[in-house]
Amino acid sequence: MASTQDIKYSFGLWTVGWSATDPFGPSTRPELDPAESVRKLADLGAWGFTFHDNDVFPFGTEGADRQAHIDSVKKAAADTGMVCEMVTTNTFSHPIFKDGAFTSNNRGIRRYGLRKVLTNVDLAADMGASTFVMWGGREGTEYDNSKDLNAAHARYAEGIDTVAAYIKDRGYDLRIALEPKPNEPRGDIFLPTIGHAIALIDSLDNGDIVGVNPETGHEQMAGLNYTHGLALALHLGKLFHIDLNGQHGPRYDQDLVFGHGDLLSAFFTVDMLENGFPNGGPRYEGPRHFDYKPSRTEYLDGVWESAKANMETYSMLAAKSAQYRADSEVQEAFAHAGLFELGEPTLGGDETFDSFLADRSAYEDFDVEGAATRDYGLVRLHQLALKHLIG
Ligand code: 3MF
Ligand code: MG
Ligand code: MG
Ligand code: MG
Repeated sequence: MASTQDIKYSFGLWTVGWSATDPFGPSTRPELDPAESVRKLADLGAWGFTFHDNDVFPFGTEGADRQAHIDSVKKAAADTGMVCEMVTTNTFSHPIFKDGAFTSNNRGIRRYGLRKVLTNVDLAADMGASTFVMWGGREGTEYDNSKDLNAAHARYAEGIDTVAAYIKDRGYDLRIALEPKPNEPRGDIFLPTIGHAIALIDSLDNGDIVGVNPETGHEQMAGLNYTHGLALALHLGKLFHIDLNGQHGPRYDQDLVFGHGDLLSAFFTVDMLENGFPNGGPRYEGPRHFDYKPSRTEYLDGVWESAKANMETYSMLAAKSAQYRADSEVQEAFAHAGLFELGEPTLGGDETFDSFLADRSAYEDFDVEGAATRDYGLVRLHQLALKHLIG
């Protein structure tokens, strides 16, 4: 179990940098200098940072001007020791991408979008990032007849596969992480959930370096369980990165501070990430990355307070979950509930169909009525978690 001081926290520069423009009103805060944000996050105890190309330089900036913006962030990173662990591309803000980048009906826009992404892959490698996130925010529709939906998925796969092939061709030490989201800003976004994304990844030629970057709120907007989604991605070796934040169920993308939405769910997310599965198994080794928004009510003090709150909440939950796992009553309740029994394969290693079918204890002589009256003690177990969390 890692001590909470060792936890590698990282932030998107667009999180603290959001000046709080929303569909109903203009900014309530000034723009921040991204290099200053890197320094400020370092002061608060963060380990790393991430950014979209256009968080650092405006859309269309080229040459020396672009490099000057990049160098200013690089200098802040060098001065503070902050690690640039992930880079991502903005293929959603400029009006050219209003009908998508990789899935736009317009082939010229698709080629332009792909070039923008490849240029940004070069930048990610230059920054020393290990993950390249792709969130296709405008890849989708409002109207189901606005695209050939089969062709759209084919073009999406083609685009992702091309980026993965490019990474290999250039020998970059980068992996792609697709970020699912069900809706907003499009009425329906393609690859709406972790499961959809992994299914498409499975069809790619270069899918070995493509995984997922699930966001707490995005899964919860779809009414799904974030911790379960992370577990499936871990099980399949596809959990390459995470976006932690807070959300209250299916509604607009709230991007609250981590733990400020569904706190119990956040507890179990942290418990799984920090303490692993009860029977062992794959672990997530990447940074604890926050993708949240300081609420529009806050001014600059509130921006930094909210950044701190993400790390503080995660650390508190990590400490609580360590105590929860170390509690012998919890371990006994795990055993009583059968959690360790679930770690045993259902079939024996040397079992054949014939020996299984001949095993009368598995069926003919199995005490069905007795098994049906088993009490799993799951409510008591959950109450123990609650006692550790708020007791
Ligand atoms: C939108 C998001 C995005 C992605 C980012 C890639 C603007 O809901 O979550 O943030 O996280 O584009 O990391
Ligand atoms: Mg989001
Ligand atoms: Mg969100
Ligand atoms: Mg995100």
